[in-house]
Amino acid sequence: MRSWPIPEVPVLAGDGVPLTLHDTADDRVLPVRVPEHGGAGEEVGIYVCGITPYDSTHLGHAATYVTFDLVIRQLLDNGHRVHYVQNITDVDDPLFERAERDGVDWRDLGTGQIDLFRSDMETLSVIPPRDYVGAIESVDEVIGLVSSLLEVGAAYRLDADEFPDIYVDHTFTKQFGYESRYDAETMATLFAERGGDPERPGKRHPLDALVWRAHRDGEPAWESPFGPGRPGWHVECSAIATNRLGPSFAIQGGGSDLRFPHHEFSAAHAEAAHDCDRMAGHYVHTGMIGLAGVKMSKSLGNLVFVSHLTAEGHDPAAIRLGLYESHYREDRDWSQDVLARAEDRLARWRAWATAAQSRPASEADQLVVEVRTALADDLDTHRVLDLVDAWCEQLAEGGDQPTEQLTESAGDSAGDRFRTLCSALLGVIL
Ligand code: 5CA
Ligand code: ZN
Repeated sequence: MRSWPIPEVPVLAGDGVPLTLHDTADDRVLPVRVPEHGGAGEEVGIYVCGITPYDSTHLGHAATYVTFDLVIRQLLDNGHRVHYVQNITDVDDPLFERAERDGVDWRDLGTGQIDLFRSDMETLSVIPPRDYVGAIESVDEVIGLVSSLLEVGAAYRLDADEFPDIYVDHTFTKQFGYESRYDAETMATLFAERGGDPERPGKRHPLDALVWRAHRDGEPAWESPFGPGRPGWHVECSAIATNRLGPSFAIQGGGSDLRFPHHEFSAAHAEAAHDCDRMAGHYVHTGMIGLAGVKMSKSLGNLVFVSHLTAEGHDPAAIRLGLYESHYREDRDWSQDVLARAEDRLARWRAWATAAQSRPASEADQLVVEVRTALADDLDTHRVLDLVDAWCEQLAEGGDQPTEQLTESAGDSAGDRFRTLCSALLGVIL
């Protein structure tokens, strides 16, 4: 699938600070595990779960993708090459339901929504995935993975039912549950709430997850060695991720609503088929963006759209700064006030970038180190905003006389360095 254009990511002089991130499985902030041989130049694999394109993408989605964009920007600043993969769940029940309600073809619905998502991502200067892969285009990959799961004995076919769906026995991998760290009761509740089918007759365990859904009337189907049907959800992400990044890679990401069952099963399927202990080094989850305390969600319709904000004249850089006010792992509200504060801050930063044109680059050195350090500490964007605000104030106190140093290296001022910092590490264009 076509991705979207790559924004300009300037190189910031000096050394990056190695990135640490919170890992849900270990419930700790840990250094990102770079490949075996380590060091600069090695590729770091990152998979972020993509959208289900049945309704317009909203600011909640945008916040999640902006967070992983920050992760990628810090990895690039650390000198790594990044292999970024993202899926699109373009075959799923919500698409069929919405398409039927609106009298449109589910494929056309998906295509239109994917276009809107691309344009929102481009507007926000989000670095695109190298591989942007739809579920439809990866059906063969899912068939391959389901075949492996059947071969190793992790998957089984239901025979007590008119539909011979294929499920995976969740007890096959002994480590099942390590990713979310939920107890059995919480897993059972979330499984039922988030698309699972604990009551389905014929399953070995209520918690077993569907990997291949046999054809039903009115649903799309693909031929497979186990009969016509379509992929389950979790297995889609396992197949797309591991076929491009290998069975084990650095980061699996998404919103906190994917912690269970989606990421637990995606990992378990990959680990069962590839006989490995752990699919991702880090499982990183973003908090939910809400409006007036209620999670923004397509099903509730309490949405703010990036495209509406920009059509009203709001600057994408201000949207980013608004999202940076709170930590990415917190559930947090979006509001007019957040946006107004961000716009005010953006105006101040821009004014100071201009004022700092007459100051030597060295006057931004300490800021660069401190911002790098704050971002490397599990993306502490709130601290970054404080640091930059304080720097601007200090600059105001110091007057604006040009110095000798600036005359020596014309064109490389504290203002330039500040702009490069904001663009490279924060995706904020001043
Ligand atoms: N296609 C699946 C993942 S394979 C999916 O969850 N699609 S989605 O369109 O529902 O969500 C896309 C991403 O946005 C997910 O990572 C989800 O966790 C995140 N997300 C959804 N709502 C919010 C919200 N209100 N705030 C922050 N992130 C959100
Ligand atoms: Zn996913």
